[in-house]
Amino acid sequence: MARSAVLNVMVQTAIKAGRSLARDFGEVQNLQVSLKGPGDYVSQADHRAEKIIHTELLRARPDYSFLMEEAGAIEGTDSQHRWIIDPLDGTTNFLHGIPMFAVSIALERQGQIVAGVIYNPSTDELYTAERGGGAFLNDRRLRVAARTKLVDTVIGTGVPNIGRGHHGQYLVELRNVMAEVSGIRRMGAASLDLAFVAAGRQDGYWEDALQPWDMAAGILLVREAGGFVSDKDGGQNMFDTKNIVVGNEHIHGALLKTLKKPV
Ligand code: 2AM
Ligand code: CA
Repeated sequence: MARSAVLNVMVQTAIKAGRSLARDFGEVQNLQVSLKGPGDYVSQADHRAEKIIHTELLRARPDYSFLMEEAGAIEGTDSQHRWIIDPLDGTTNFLHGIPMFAVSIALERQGQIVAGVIYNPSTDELYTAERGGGAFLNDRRLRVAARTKLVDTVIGTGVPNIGRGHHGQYLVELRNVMAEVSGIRRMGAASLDLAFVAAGRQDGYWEDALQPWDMAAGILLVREAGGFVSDKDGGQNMFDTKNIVVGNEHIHGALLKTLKKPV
């Protein structure tokens, strides 16, 4: 697998930020038992990782624009290229000492995602994809699972929480899906949910109330692994609608239908 120069930069950057997160995660685990808790520390870890990513990518491509979870949008002189970055996806997991979090970096060219990297430092799993070049887990080529019937599938999702998402609507969706599948999983890190679909570990996934940086790299991974990606209306406006549904052609279609079944 030959990686392009820009993908190499993204990989090196994600690993560097991931190492920083992994060091901080050790301390977070210690802080669980302290009265103050690890809250402030986690926010510092998040910012440290984002700083590393910003510095590295700015050095490699000084003109590109940025969209980052913490710093927001930074316009470069090159508005055709934009990095979309989540320095710490799965923040709640990280905060609670659950080793399921990742760095997610995507590159958009003229509004199209052309490269994506997701790195989970706890498992040392590196997911990469380039448009037209396939999706990989470390050096292994990825393919979405081939199951065609919902009854055989494990489906990932994200459950809304206090202050986030549409709780009533979600309960309808969950009721519809759980009645038809062999298992539901809730991982707490959208980037890894999408990577798991690309890797064929879960057959599909849906979630609402997501931000572009939660999804950008994962969208490309799923597509390059042969999967289908859309919002709940079947359109390609995931960044605007903030929701996403993925799976192979059959499971994606079945999920879209099942999610919308009337009560
Ligand atoms: P985060 O960990 O970077 O916040 C969990 O269901 C998924 O939703 C995670 O990928 C999480 O990303 C994302 N998410 C987006 N907005 C969120 C919010 N306000 N609160 C919790 N999770 C959020
Ligand atoms: Ca996120």
